[in-house]
Amino acid sequence: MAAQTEKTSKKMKKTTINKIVSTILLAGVCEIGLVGVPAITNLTHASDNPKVIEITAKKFEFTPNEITLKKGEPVILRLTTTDRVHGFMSKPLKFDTDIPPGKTTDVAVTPDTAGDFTIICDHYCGTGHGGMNMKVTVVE
Ligand SMILES: [Cu+2]
Repeated sequence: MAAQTEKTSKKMKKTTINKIVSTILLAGVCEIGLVGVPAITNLTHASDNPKVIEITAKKFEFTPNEITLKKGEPVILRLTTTDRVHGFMSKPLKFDTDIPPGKTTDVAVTPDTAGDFTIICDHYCGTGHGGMNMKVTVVE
């Protein structure tokens, strides 16, 4: 009888552990599910959310200093500066903005012509200012 009780007790312990394990597993699955939801939402609305390209300005360069865009495809150029105010201008791409320090500046662009374009810093920032630019290639 004692042995039987011990057996039952062991079985119960095992069942409890199994329950805990499956709860942990379930929690894990739920977490993955939750993390997965925004990604799926993003995929569904990919066409509504323009691609974001982060560009950093500092004396006297933009990083990256070369990007490729697709004609007719809207993008957001997300601009920051690590030192001082810089300019960010392209006449053919139709934008002209400043990049003030301490904040993020978004420029929405939808190129309507294929070709090579240059974005320049048009806010005097020091001795190397004249050479501060980056290349944009717009492909069909
Ligand atoms: Cu400059």
